[in-house]
Amino acid sequence: MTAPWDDWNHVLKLDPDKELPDGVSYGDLCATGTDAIEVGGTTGMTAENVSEVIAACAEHDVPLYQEPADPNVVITDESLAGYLVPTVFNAGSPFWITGAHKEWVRIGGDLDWDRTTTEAYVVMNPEADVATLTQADCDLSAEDVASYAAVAEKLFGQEIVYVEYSGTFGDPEIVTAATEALEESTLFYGGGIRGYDDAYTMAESADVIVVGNVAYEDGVDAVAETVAAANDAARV
Ligand code: 1GP
Repeated sequence: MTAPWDDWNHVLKLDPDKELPDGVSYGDLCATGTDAIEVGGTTGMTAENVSEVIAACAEHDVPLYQEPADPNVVITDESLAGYLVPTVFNAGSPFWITGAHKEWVRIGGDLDWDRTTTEAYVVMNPEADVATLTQADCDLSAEDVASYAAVAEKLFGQEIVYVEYSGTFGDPEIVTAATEALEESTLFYGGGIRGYDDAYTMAESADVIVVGNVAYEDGVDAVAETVAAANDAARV
């Protein structure tokens, strides 16, 4: 059975805790050609700000997923294609591996399992909020990251492995090692992609590139360039 992300090259991540710059709308961002939008962030999530972003994107024709980092802020909305739930494989605190998920089930009860998939994160930028929050051990070699990827796929059945450098551009050799360690699962890369060249480099190493900050700091055209690069790299 194929999963939607098997066919993706590019994902745009929208952080409800951030304001879009002047002149940029959610509609414009949805029209960049990105394959999917993930709505989520590490800090500052509220039911209100997450719902607002989901509502603004739901009018547009792009698959929309919530990435709930906090079990208290999971939105039930028919316009969502599903939930992509992080589990941080190199977290120092087990709360971010299975504990938050247990809380979600306890609070939420009857969850929409058919539309819920985990993403096996390996967090690589020690300066990022997600690394601090999860107490991640980011001091990892390419071999370490590739091994986490293999464990995620082969032992834990993860369909998505996410090498996360949020806020900084990562090491393409490490990303390539992770991708090569996978047989069927999809390798997401996110972090520091700001334009065509960055995007192309990482799209050659990963199956799917994820961009976030570029939308808030550089605007719609820059996001569209990253989409073009992801699609160009996939064609080669
Ligand atoms: C964040 O991986 C994404 O979760 C994208 O990172 O914001 O650095 O593009 P950037």
